[in-house]
Amino acid sequence: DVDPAALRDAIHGGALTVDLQPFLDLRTNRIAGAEALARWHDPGQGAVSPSLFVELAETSGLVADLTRWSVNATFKHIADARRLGIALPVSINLSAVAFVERGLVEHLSDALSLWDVDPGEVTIEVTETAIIADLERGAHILSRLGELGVGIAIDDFGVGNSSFAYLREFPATELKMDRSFVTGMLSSPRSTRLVEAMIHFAHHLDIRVVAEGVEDAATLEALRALDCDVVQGYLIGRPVPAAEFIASLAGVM
Ligand code: G
Ligand code: G
Ligand code: NA
Ligand code: MN
Repeated sequence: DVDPAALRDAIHGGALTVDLQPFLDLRTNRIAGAEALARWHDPGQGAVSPSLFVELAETSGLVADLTRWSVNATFKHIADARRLGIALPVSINLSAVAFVERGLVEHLSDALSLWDVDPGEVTIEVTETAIIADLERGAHILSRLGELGVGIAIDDFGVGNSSFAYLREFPATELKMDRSFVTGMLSSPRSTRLVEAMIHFAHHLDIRVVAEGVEDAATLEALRALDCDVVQGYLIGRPVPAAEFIASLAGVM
């Protein structure tokens, strides 16, 4: 069983790692960066699911610790990549609780300086649910993140309690179309048109679109034809340990 004490030890004792999963830019046909995904390998339990330990962190006061760990570990990988001459834009996930955590923006700002990371190479992924949970605070944090110069992606777009209204106020730079729209988008004309409409809608607001969960070439080509900007999914690459990811980039770039 995993408990808060075990999670605290994992965070501070080096049992967490970062996997990176590539983004393919459909305009350049090149890998344009990666999403950082935290992993916990417990000696007794094996791999602990991220949704499980993120929730555990949220309910046991360890969210700030987890966020700090994720940001620092990811920035360290960016610094490693830079030493190999590789620019590595990354997206980092923040849970709903992490998003409104006091000190988040300051910590992010400090970590950017510490690791000498260009804010333009960092995107924060946050779900609609997280923003809506506390609309006023959500808007405030988003605007401060915008001032910091990091990108803001709305993760799992389209499956939460979406409201078009908040897109008027919030400076999102990227919309991640939820996997559920992408998987099976070719199964009916209506599914395809829904994806097309979401892409047009985002582009009208100068927001770029990332399609999640692309698993086959036909879907990728359909997304390209519909003017989608970026794709992510098992077809492009599964999440792999960061060092392995960077080594593979060193081979192709
Ligand atoms: O590949 P996968 O099973 O890792 O991801 C499961 C979920 O865990 C995703 O929804 C992802 O957003 C979330 N997740 C992965 N790493 C982190 C992290 O460092 N912090 C937070 N808050 N969520 C994460
Ligand atoms: O909630 P978020 O979108 O951050 O979740 C990322 C999760 O999606 C991770 O668990 C990752 O492993 C998973 N994932 C990434 N690409 C694919 C894919 O092509 N198919 C499926 N089924 N899952 C994917
Ligand atoms: Na994500
Ligand atoms: Mn998502």
